[in-house]
Amino acid sequence: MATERPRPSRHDEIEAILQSKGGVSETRDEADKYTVVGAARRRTFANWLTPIEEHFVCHRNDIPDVDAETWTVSLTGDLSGALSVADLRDEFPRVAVAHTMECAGNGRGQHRPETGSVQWGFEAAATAIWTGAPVSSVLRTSGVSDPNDGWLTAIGGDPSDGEDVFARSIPLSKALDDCILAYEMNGKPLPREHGYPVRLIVPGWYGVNNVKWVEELRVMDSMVVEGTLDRPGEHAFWQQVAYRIHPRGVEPNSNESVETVDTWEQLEGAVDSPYTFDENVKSVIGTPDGESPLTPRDGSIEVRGVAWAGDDSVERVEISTDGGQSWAEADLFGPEYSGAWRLFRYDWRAEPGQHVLLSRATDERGRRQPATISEPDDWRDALDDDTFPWNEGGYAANAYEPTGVEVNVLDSDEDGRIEG
Ligand SMILES: Nc1nc2c(c(=O)[nH]1)N[C@H]1C(S)=C(S)[C@@H](COP(=O)(O)O)O[C@H]1N2
Ligand SMILES: [Mo]
Repeated sequence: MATERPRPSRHDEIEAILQSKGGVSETRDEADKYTVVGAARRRTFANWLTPIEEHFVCHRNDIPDVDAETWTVSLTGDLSGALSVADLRDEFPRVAVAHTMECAGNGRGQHRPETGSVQWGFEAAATAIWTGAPVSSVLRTSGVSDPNDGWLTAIGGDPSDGEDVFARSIPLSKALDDCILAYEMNGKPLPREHGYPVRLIVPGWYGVNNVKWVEELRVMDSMVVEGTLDRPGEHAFWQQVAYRIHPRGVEPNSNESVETVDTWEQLEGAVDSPYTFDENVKSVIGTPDGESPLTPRDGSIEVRGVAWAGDDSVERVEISTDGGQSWAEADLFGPEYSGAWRLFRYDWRAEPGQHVLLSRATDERGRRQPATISEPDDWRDALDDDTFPWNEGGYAANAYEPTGVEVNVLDSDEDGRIEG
């Protein structure tokens, strides 16, 4: 098992990140399980591109000390050889992908009762442009170019204080489609805390799949299960135990493969204890941010934010300005890349007074964000009641009510900030 012992190095690391990134703040993690900082302001979600300094950070172990000159990515299983960072840059096409990274624990802090671990609200989501080599080009050099129901396992070089290895598996179908081995973020060298010198980017999939500090890539017939790696330690904790969605007291069974990697389909019943793979449909209002009173300009206020849906595209975003009693459709605008969020905006004819603003998104398959998180024992029945199933790990939550924002609108002759 991974240990839960508090570590002073955790706090030094968080301090160093806060020093270098002005747009994030620390997040509550009483068990001291993770190094975690999240977007400091709701305004981060009023923009399509997240600056590095506002991009959340989340990882379990200390950041490894890296010498990029000597770092190698070993290619194992059905692959062979090893690549240096220079090889990745020089021998493969240089591409960029947009990726909305969301920690699978984003929204955990909205579960009642609390589930423990990191108490994220909505601040663990961000969109960056990642530059690197296509996984498909790398795998081709070992003759792997067909998914054949295989799996790619990426292993992080972060030192563990327990016995566990940070290994995560994704299906080859996704790996060969749009994943990259990234060495730059938003056009800059990859920062240490984001995976320097090389990380896997899995567009539209929960953060945990995007392994940082990659030191081994392995192709096998199955996802990682206990005993499948050529190294000591616990191999499958991060794939088969942690980051599984299940009710209280359940020990998830280990699988070699699953029928669908769509997280929502798994939740609907396709897989016993769903894996956190592609991100569930979700939205966040970035502005107004509720931090100061507003005065409408020409009678209206622009409500702006972002909405995403993992491998699926966002079909629709609705806005409520009366706490969910009535809804109006927002306009989607701006860049449209698969695996990255869309901007939305809505011109609100605002009346003076207090209002609760909510946004709710629907994906291209008609799946809409539920209103709230359910009671602990509802499990899959929750979905029939427009609620998201409370689960022991607090994963994949996408309810819209807890993410809403309360705003105070002033008469235009009162003093207040001009917005609009
Ligand atoms: N090697 C390694 N990779 C990791 C992790 C980790 O602990 N070790 N944490 C994962 C989790 S849980 C998340 S949410 C993302 C966060 O990526 P970021 O810090 O760049 O935002 O990294 C993922 N990759
Ligand atoms: Mo995460």
